[in-house]
This record gives sequence, structure tokens and C-alpha cells, in this order.
Amino acid sequence: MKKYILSVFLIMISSFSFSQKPYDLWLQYDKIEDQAIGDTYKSQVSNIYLGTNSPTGIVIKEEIEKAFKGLLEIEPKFDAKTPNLIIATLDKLDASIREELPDSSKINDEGYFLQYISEKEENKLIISSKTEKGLLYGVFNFIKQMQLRNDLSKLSISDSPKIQKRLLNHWDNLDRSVERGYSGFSIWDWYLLPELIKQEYIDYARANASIGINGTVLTNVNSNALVLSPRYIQKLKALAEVFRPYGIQVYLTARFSAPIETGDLETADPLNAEVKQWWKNKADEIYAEIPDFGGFLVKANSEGQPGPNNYGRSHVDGANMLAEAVAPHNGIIMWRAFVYSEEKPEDRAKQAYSEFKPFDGKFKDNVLVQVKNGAIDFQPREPFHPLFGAMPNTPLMMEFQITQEYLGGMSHLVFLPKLFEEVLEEDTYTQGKGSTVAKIIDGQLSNKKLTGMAGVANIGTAKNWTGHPFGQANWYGFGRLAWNPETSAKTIAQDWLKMTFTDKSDFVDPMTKLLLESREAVVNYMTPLGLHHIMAANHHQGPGPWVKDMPRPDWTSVYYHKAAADGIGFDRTSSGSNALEQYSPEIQKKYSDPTTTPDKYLLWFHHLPWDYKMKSGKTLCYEIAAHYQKGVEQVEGMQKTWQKMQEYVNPQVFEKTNMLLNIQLKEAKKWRNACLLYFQQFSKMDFPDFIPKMTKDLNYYKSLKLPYAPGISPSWN
Ligand code: BDP
Repeated sequence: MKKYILSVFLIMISSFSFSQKPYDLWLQYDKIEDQAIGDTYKSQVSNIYLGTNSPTGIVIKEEIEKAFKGLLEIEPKFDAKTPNLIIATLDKLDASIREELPDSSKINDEGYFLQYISEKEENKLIISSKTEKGLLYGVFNFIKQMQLRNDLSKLSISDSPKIQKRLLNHWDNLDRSVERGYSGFSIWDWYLLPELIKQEYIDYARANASIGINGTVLTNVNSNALVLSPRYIQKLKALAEVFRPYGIQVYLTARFSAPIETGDLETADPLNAEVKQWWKNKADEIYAEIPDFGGFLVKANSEGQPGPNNYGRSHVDGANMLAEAVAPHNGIIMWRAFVYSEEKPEDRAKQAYSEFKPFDGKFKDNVLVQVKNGAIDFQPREPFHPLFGAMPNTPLMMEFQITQEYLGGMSHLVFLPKLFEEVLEEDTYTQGKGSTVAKIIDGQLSNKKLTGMAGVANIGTAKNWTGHPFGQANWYGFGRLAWNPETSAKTIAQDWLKMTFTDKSDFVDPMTKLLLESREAVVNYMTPLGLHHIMAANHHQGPGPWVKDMPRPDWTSVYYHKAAADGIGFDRTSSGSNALEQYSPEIQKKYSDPTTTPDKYLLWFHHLPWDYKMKSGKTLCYEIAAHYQKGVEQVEGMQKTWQKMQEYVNPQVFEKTNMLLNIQLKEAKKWRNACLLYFQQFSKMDFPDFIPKMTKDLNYYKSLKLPYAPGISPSWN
């Protein structure tokens, strides 16, 4: 109690001395404490020429004002006679300045130059681009340079996004519940739109623009046809107008059966002329109100959603029919490859590939096939999806999950850019060595016209947007990787920490280490050595290796771990489901033999006896225990590091993270104990000495129920 009172007191007294505001995310513009640096910036960039007063120009102006008032405590001068900061598109620059910049071919339409020019007495920083959107991105990078305390006189940056469609996917329902959402309700207040424009919409757009996100799918993939009605189109229009100056397009999910559900037609057969016309009219209606509407994301014939298969038609028929409807308006269709069926006996990990690979090259030019990073479902670790590289004539869009459905929901600190980086760096070998997933989705290895990356959002009405203070890092990191999928997780961690908290190395260095290790910790205490999908049923929070009676076998845990007296793991080699055959020969060769399979994927591809001898010389059973234990110890390590960070962090964030780490540790132990007790029934082996004595038995863990665990959407009830 005393401790509690003391910490509340500490929060009260110290909240005055901290200006970090969780709501402001990584756009913290606190005063630069080092006066010399602040003075140098002031002398370098305080006289500004801004060559636009368009809506995006106004956004730029306001952002600079905010940054200068905060970081430098000055009002920027925008009407300077001799400007030293010039912000204008290339066509508006004086020829003499234009000459100082690299050739315009060095950037694409969304790219920018950030170039410092020193000439005799005159020094200038130029921010320029082909379009105003590029200019906005350049300005955000310029501000970031000051947040990072970098030397402006060394700036010589030509940067462009490597991926075209950089989108958040909101799994938000019209009743404001959020499927797999752990940060409160949906930020879209549909009921009060279009009249009420909340400040959050503007701040959301600003935050996204700062990391280069250029589109947002506002509605759940388990979609509701109502959002296509005229009333909702007006609401959508209002949001589109808020986002437009920030370079963000709006998209919707399209319910395939909408023509029937609206009461207009009796079928949704994609080859039916009336159905085609219905979608064409719907597209025309939307574009008449929102000329830059992005298009539709579709989940069809997956987990009970309607789709073309209901009419004996294929995914190509469905996607192309919608693609034709939006094509005259430059819209796109993102058609999800997340399909699997309980009627098929085939290993769920194989089904999307089996179904989609034969469609390669058959989709219209404005269709992207959106593929989850792994073949099962956003697990703490999965090998990359075998479709990457397997459909060379079809643009494939990456789908990552930023919200932590399977990674501890609202309470676990897990830095996901590390997971994303691992997937993007994987070599598919589909076009020879070095055919990484990153190079496939950014189009480097093909002439694909369209490229994209989607992240299932972790944003809600929580005052800090993401609930867990470190959830912000995952939103930020997704944006950075969508801009450039070859950005390192380490750079992202360092930038985010500096921009959000402080640039002091006593904070940044240990915290970077903590963030980078946090993903391996969660893998260790949840699903080590290639185990997967052994979470509790439905809500997916906490362990559930015993889950077996579900409406479909591939929703159970026993389907995936196959623990029995003879061993554990899913045989996906030629003696088992042969999911391996969907990968390149190089991967097949390596992974078909357990001795050459990386430990991290061992039980994903192999079913092995409990006493199988691992590379370490220990048995498999021992190594499983060692990994669970290591995961727990890693969380303890995170706690220790965090304890030393108090002086650098807003006290409320410090305490909240402390409490969340306590929960995380408790849950990590629960995972360890429950899984080890469960597996022991089959292995019959004693736990190694380093496993603390268990005080509860397996039945205790099985009996734990979590009613009202968040994240389950009404679409599943
Ligand atoms: C699963 C989620 C479910 C989603 C589905 C999807 O449990 O809520 O609707 O993925 O991506 O992971 O469509």
C-alpha cells in the first residue's frame, strides 16, 4: 500500500517536469535541451519560404509552427526576404536552386529531396519534391532530423517510398467494436459523422502522414454491407476530406453479398450482368462523392464470409468483376488470400497456395492479392507464406498484423518490427539467391505495376491510441517498413525511442536492446521451436495447448502441435503433409531434414520424438523446457532494464509499463507452466532442474476461463 501511495505521489509531483505526451505519439516536439544545438538550428532554418498555400501547404505550415514552437521555442518566419529554409515543389524553385539538387529521376512522385546547400555566405536547406505529398513527407523528415538532433548542414537525402500502397487495415465494426482490438473502441464515430469531425481524425492523419502511410481501410474484413449505403457514403466522404491534405486515401471492405443484402438483387453471382452493373453503379456513386476513393478490400469465401465460390465461381471471377467496377476511377481491389476450408482435408498451411497459385497472371491489372505474412495466421513466428515468389505475374501485397491478436493482446510488450523484418529478409530463392520477400513485394524482382503493404491497425479510442504505451512503436515501425521494407528493426527502434522519449544514450541503448529482444521473448514463452497456434480458443489470450473440440479441426491446438507419446510437431515434409513442396527447392532441401532445419522452425516442419537429440546435444523435451524458461527470464530482464529508465520517461507511462510488465511476467509463467505440464502427459519426462517447482496442476490451468477477454467481435458470436 505504502509503495502504491508513494508511486502515485511520484506521478503527481513529477508529471509537471515532463512534457512527453502519450497522445502525441512519436511527434513529441519538446524543447531541445542542448542550447548549442537549438541555437544552431535557429540560425540555420528559421527564415522560411513556403511555396504553397494549398490545403497540404497549410498542413505543412502548421506542422512547422508546431515543431518550431516546441523544439526551438520560436515562431517561424514564413515571409522571410532571404530565406534559409526553402520548401517548394521542383517546378516552383528558382533555376539556380534547382541546379543544386540531384536529377528529378532520383525520386518518384511521393519522394523528396532534403538538401543543405552551403555557398559562400549563404547557406540554405531545401526541401523539394515533384508533388505536394512528397513535400509533406520531406517536411516530416526534416522535423525528424531535429528530433534526432542530427546535423542539418550534413543533409543530403533523396528518398522515395519503395511501396505504393501503404495502408492500415482497421478491423473496425460499424457499432465501434474492434475485432482483435485492444485499445478501446473504434475511433470512427460513425453515428455522429459527417457532422462531427473529431480532432482525433486530424491527429490520426497527421501521425500516419509522418510515417508515410497513404491509405486506410476503415472497416472490418468481416464486413457489413451497410457501409455502402448512401448515408454512410456521406460519412466516408467527410473522413476523406479530413485525410486528403495529408495524402491519405480512404478504402472500404466490400461485402460480396451486398447486392442481395441491400435488397436490390437476388444474387451476388459475379458473372451475372445485373450484379456487375450493381457494383459499377455503386462505384460510380462513391466516386461521385469521393473522387480519390482508393478501392475495396475483400475477404471472400473465408471463415464464413460470402464470395464467388457460393455461385461456383472463382476468386478470379470475383476480384475481376469488382476490379472492372473501380477501374474507370483508378481504384484498386485488394483480394485476400486468407482462405481455408474445413471441408478440405489438406493441411491448412497449404490451402491458400493450392487455391491461388493456379490463378497467377489471371487477375486484372488493378487487383492486388493480399497475403498474410505466414501461411497460418499471424503467429508469434511463422515461416514466410509460400505464395511470396510463387505468383510472379500477380502483384502480391503483404498483410502484417500490428494489433497483437496472438502476441499478448493488450498487455505484452512486443516490438513487432523485429517480426516484420524477419519475414521481409527471408530468401524465397524463387528467382535465385537473394529473392527476399521484401524484394518481391516492393516489385524489385518483377515489372509489377502495383505494390502494397497492409498492417492490421492497433489503434482505438485509448488516450494514447494503442493502449499499451509500446504499441505505438509497432504502428510507427509498420509505417517505416511500408515506406522501405529493407529498413532495419534496429534503426526503427532507435528512431522511435529518441522521438518518443529522449535521445540520451543511457536510455536509447538499453531500450533498443530490450525492444529487439522482446519478440524472441514472446516466441520463447508462447510457441518456441516452431510450435504454433496453441493459444486459448476464440480470444487467443493465454495458453490452450489442450484446445480440441472446436467447430473445425484447424481451429484447435491439437491439430497444430500433434503432441503424443511418439513426439511433437507437425510433419510438413514429404512423409507428412508436404507443405514444404510449396517452397523453392533450396528451402525444401534444407528444411526436409531436421538436422538442417533452423531450430526456430523445427516443429513447424517436423514431428520428432521427445528424446530427439538437438543441435545443442540436449533432448527436444529439454530444449522445449529451456526455451519456455528463457522466455520468462527475458521478461524478467526487460523488467530490470525498465527499472533503470524512470528518469527518462513520463511517470505515468513509466508506472503503466511497469504494471504491464508485471502482468506479462505472470502470463509468461502461466504459458510456461501450462504448456510444460500439458506436454509432460505425453513425454513422461521430468522437468529439468531450472524449472521452478509447480504449485498448480494441469487441471488448474485448464480450468482458467477468461470471460469478456477483449478483441472478439460480434461477427464471431
Ligand atoms: C483471424 C482472426 C479473425 C479475422 C481473420 C482474418 O482471428 O478475427 O477475421 O483472421 O484475417 O486471425 O480474416
